Amino acid sequence: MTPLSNATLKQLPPQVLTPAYDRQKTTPGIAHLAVGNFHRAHQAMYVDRVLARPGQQDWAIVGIGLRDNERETRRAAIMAEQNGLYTLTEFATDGGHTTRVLGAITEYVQAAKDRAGAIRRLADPAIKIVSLTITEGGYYVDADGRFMLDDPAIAADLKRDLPETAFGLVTEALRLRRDSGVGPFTVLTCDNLQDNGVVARTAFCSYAKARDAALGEWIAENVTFPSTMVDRITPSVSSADVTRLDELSGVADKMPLFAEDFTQWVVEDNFCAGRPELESVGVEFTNDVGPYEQVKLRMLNASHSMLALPGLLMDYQTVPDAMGDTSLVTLLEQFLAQDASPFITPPKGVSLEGYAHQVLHRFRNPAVGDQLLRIASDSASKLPVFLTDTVKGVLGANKDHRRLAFGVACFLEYLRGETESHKSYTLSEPGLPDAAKALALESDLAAGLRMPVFAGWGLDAYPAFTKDVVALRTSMREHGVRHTLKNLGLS
Ligand code: CS2
Repeated sequence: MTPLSNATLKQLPPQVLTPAYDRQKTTPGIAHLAVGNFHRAHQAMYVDRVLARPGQQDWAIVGIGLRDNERETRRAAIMAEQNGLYTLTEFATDGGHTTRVLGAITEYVQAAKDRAGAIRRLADPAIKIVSLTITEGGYYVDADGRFMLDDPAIAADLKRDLPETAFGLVTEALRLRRDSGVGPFTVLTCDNLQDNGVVARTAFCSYAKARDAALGEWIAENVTFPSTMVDRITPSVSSADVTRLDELSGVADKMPLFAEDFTQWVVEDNFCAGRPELESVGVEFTNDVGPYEQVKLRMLNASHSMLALPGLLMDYQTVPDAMGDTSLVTLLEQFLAQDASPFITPPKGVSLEGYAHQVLHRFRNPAVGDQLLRIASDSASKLPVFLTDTVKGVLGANKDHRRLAFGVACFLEYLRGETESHKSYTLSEPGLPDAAKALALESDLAAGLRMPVFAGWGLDAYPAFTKDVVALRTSMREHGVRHTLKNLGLS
């Protein structure tokens, strides 16, 4: 097997596609904060395509890792060893696949090792866009849309000379740019949040104003925060996956990736310092991303959660495994058609029925095998984003709320950390403080609904919903999740 680096690009197996441009002739115009698998399979894939277009060589990416842990250090070491190159294998639901080497990330900086260096890198006049994937919970914006200035992580960062959060690094870089007359860059969020540009603006501007009021004002006036809708299912990669992917491609890549063949990126066209011609490589630009976000978050992401939470409790491991269970499929079909769709205003030309069908088709992709535990992780941050409007719509219209009560009951039971056959799994709920989690574990089975997760749902006005959640949790404990789902009588 051939190792991967600039030097070996021409020796790779012929079926592996390689960058169609000279990487040496590119320079970074984008800095991306938090370089996870999703970024590498989505935005960096689009940028890889655009770098091959005439006149687009100034839009390569400098990756900025934010975390300070072993995984991050390993990532930085592999990035250096492979010159930022990695393979992405895309799988179609019918089994076909393509492997390509992506070359858009030409530089990598581990911010935790050199914060001043990272800030200087962002202040480089060549950087016109700072994009980010810091997760749904990473914006510290509460149910009322306010930035949580007194959250301990933010309060501590505000006091540091050299900050370490995304907000702090960006604020300090913008200070250097203002002071030297370089001007602003665009802050481009690529996280799954409704109105993610507005959320990003609130978070970054609130942080900056708290640090330095005048600088905060300057940022609010000069920096743009376009909204985006991002979509591509990108599972996490186990060591068994690394072996499987490398055997398939013939490339000894230490950090290969895989994803479905579907990909979509819809972006609000509001870039204060210019942007690459991404429309030439399939990115859709629009003045109103809202309807696209609504469809994606409330249908695809919400269905993912509605499948992963019960699926995990029912001892399934992956999305296609869970999709083999007809009662779960019925749950999703009805959730999409009867709960989510009636309250969505889709963009012109988008059929919600067609979209729902496509979502289920994507979930059936056997090669993608996305882990239910990955999708369930951080549900405390995800459920408010994916379900709030649907729950409000269904309850407000006095419609059948069984499926939603079931999903919520599964979330609360999932927090106990074991499946219906008593196998334990490791919870990853960074957005859930211990006190909130304790509510889900109380013997009063309604207490969990008082968690901040549900703060925006107005559940107090709907005692019948609470009563059903309690009854479903009781049934899950007495008879199991599978049995409780069957007894919902959905078909
Ligand atoms: C998933 C997403 O973890 C989740 O919440 O629903 O990661 C999903 O795979 C992506 O948003 C797809 O674009």
